[in-house]
Amino acid sequence: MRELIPVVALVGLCQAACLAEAPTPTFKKLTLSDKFYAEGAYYADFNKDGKLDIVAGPFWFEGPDFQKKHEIRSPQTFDPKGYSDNFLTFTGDFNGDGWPDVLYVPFPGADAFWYENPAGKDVPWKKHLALKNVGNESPMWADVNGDGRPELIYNINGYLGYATYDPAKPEEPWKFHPITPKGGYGQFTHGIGYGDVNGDGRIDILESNGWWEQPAVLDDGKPWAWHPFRFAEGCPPEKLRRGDDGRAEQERRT
Ligand SMILES: [Ca+2]
Ligand SMILES: [Ca+2]
Ligand SMILES: [Ca+2]
Ligand SMILES: [Ca+2]
Repeated sequence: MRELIPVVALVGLCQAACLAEAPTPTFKKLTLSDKFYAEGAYYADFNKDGKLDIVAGPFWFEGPDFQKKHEIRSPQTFDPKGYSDNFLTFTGDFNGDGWPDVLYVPFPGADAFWYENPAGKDVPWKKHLALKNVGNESPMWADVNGDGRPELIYNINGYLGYATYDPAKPEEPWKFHPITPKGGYGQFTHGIGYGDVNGDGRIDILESNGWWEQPAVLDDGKPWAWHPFRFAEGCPPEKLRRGDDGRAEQERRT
């Protein structure tokens, strides 16, 4: 115990010093394109050179300066006063070959496809069906089941849930796992949140008026426990982040 006190004090001093010297972040604006291809963008190291790259619409842009672009799928521009066919974009290694691939989340209710990284070759990427009829305006991307791979959180056929992919079966569509009874979830439902609300280490899923508690053992098709809570007045929570105390805190899109 006599040795513990100085160590704790040292940690406290370090935390205070680090906070005092934390630099103010600065930002530089880079314009990738002056055309409207997509609402969604994301990142990964697509050429495995150790530098993160950006995917935005049909192209990926090489980091760290993002000046050189490569085509993933045929470019199609849209009217900026309307919508594109690509609301969100996410990345992951969906076929397990070590090269990050791209999931295009479509206009709400349409089919979602993933594109296979051609392992460093500068050729169009192979298109695969991921999921049919992806409902919700803002599907989310998180490791819901804790297996180390992300899942897409969205709704379909009146159920809210998440979809998993199997890298060993890349030609097969992804699998949807409902977490709710059948409800009023539709093509344009707004707002999904996720985070560990009760601090048990398992991701829970939120709506504006309550949250679904992930059980200790996942029983596919069995609804999670529902906890009513009015998180917001007319503006659903987008997601949670882990606070300093390890518990989830609410973040909102403004
Ligand atoms: Ca790179
Ligand atoms: Ca891959
Ligand atoms: Ca997972
Ligand atoms: Ca939890």
